[in-house]
Amino acid sequence: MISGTVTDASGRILSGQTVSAFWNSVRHAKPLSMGLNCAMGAALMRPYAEELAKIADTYICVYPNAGLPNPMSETGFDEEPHDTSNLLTEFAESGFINIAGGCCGTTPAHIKAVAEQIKNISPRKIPTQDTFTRLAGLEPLTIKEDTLFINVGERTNVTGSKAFARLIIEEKFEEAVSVARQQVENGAQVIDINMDEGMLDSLQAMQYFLNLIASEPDIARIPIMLDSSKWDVIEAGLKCVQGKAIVNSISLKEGDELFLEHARLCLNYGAAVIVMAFDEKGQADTYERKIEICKRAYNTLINELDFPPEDIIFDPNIFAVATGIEEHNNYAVDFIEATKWIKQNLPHAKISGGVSNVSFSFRGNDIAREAIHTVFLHHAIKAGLTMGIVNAG
Ligand code: THG
Repeated sequence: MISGTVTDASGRILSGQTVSAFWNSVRHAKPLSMGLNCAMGAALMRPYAEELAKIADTYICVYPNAGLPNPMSETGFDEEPHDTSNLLTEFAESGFINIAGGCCGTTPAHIKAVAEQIKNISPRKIPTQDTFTRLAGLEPLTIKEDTLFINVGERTNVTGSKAFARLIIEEKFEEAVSVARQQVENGAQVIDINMDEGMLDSLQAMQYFLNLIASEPDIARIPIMLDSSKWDVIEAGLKCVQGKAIVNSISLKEGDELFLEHARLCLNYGAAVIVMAFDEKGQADTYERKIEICKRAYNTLINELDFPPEDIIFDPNIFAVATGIEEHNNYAVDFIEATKWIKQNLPHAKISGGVSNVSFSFRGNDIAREAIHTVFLHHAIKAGLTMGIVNAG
């Protein structure tokens, strides 16, 4: 049983999450019940109980205080047993709750009044939910079928930005945090964080940076994408993030066993995953290889782990075009075609890619790169690309 406490009229739990973000972050634990307790009493809890009751596909348990704490009253709380039971009866009649009780200030007489008054009311029916991808920072991010393209900020990546790498290596953390903030201000709805740099203790840097941004509400409101080629860095990151994050990435590179082990941990931590089109033979570069690997990964995750398909995000590899090597010229088209195939053939799976990769041959020529990204995104989004790691600005 999981219960949260909305401590003031902000509608958030103490660690800053809205109740929807909180539910998205703990749902993977498949709790017997989700709910609210303590806090400001039932009357002020009502909108949050209603919000949870709509979205949580499990039982709802509410056990409020006997009203707002009142230090001037003899018992510390103002509600009499019939006050609390009237309020909870209204919750029950509104279909908000399956389980009721009392927290601070309630007495055996309160519980007795509640039990007697609600015993004949039918319990709430658990609502069925659409299969949407439901991520969270301090606030929820829901990806539906008709949700517009999602920008994942790429600049908080030591391998993708010389400026960010310099700030982290020189331990100028305040400025490094401002890079994350700029990504959000520029429209990033998720930020990708990568600390894979030879001169860094990347595990420690990941932990330190995540803990810093966790206390910046304007950044922490969006979900985090944990980007590392080292599993221990990703797992350390998963232990820091409050919300429902995206792991970037897992793959079949070293076979089924390690792939499933990592996927199982993602399930336990409650994270969505980026699955790279990569297997024992290498990275998929053609359309056929991309769809072959994505199909195998999808079936493996669903059949072996019952992995929620809406939490699988495929990355069919965006490689650089116009490198001078003939075989590279169709890379962008192959990505777009694979995107279309995944969208049509792997139900509820999402698609992502590192967009700036495509224009690597034009490094230093930002005008050309931006033009290429624009055309690429125009076609890729039409084909079904859900999100992209981009320079949000
Ligand atoms: N798929 C997944 N994750 C990824 C990638 C991917 N993570 C990393 C990368 N690819 C996506 N991120 C970037 C970030 C920056 C750039 C490219 C991809 C980039 N940077 C400029 C450059 O190198 O020229 C910046 C130069 C600078 O400012 O220092 O192009 O494909 N799942």
